[in-house]
Amino acid sequence: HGTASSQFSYKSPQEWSKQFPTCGGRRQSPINIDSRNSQIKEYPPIRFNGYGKAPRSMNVTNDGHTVEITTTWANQEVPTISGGPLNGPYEFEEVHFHWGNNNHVGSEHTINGRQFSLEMHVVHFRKSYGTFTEALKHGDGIAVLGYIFFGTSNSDNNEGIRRLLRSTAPQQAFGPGESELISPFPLTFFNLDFTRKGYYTYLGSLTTPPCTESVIWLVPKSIRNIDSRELAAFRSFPLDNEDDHDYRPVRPLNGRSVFSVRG
Ligand code: SG4
Ligand code: ZN
Repeated sequence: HGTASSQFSYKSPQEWSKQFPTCGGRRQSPINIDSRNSQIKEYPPIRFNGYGKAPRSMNVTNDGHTVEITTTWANQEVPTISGGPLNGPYEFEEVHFHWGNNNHVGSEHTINGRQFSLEMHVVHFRKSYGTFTEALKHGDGIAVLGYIFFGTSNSDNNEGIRRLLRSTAPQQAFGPGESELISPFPLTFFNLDFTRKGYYTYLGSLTTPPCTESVIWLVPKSIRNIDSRELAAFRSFPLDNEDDHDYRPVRPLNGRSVFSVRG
């Protein structure tokens, strides 16, 4: 596994900028979201399109830094989100997760200084840019939904996470480079709706090298619950460099605005 993306470790995120200069930029993610310093803003409602349909195929991969789900779709059936701060539709790309080695760390974004146990990223690119790679060249090219979870003994029922973990469980270790086709299910199984409590939005970056500054972040305000046993399953995925977590510490805001959108 010798790709550029494997050349970083979560043990030394302060060193990423040596190899990937943008990681030292002024529009980096994640950030601490200070609810009292966020500006209330009104946007058109967020719309999820096509998320209720199962993809043609679904793949789970450990890329050495996270476990991610990628999909293939019949023509014209790729799900999109639109509305909110987004101009036009953004196509679904993949889902992946960030976790820590105990329940008090793991999320990438923090809320009023508080870190949670896991963050699920649903990644999209602006459809008008044609491809994900092309979209990365634009400041509004990528939209990531960052769902925050806290570990408890009684989780919300998240069928998507349950199926993901069930599919990887049989192996003793679902390690870097491992990949597996799973039986396709609709992305709505991840309980993506967040209209009830609203969300925060700000302009940031990819949270991994090369830390490209092309992301419109949307962070739902409601914190979800995840079963501690499910968190243990995430922690059991071996990562590159024997990393025991895959969250990046928060980066400075550098004068950016964080907007609060009510539900
Ligand atoms: C994870 O490493 C994903 O596997 C990457 O996806 C993703 O990179 C990276 O995180 C950064 O995304 O939402 N955390 S983040 O800012 O989406 C990209 C792939 O490499 C480019 C496909
Ligand atoms: Zn991520």
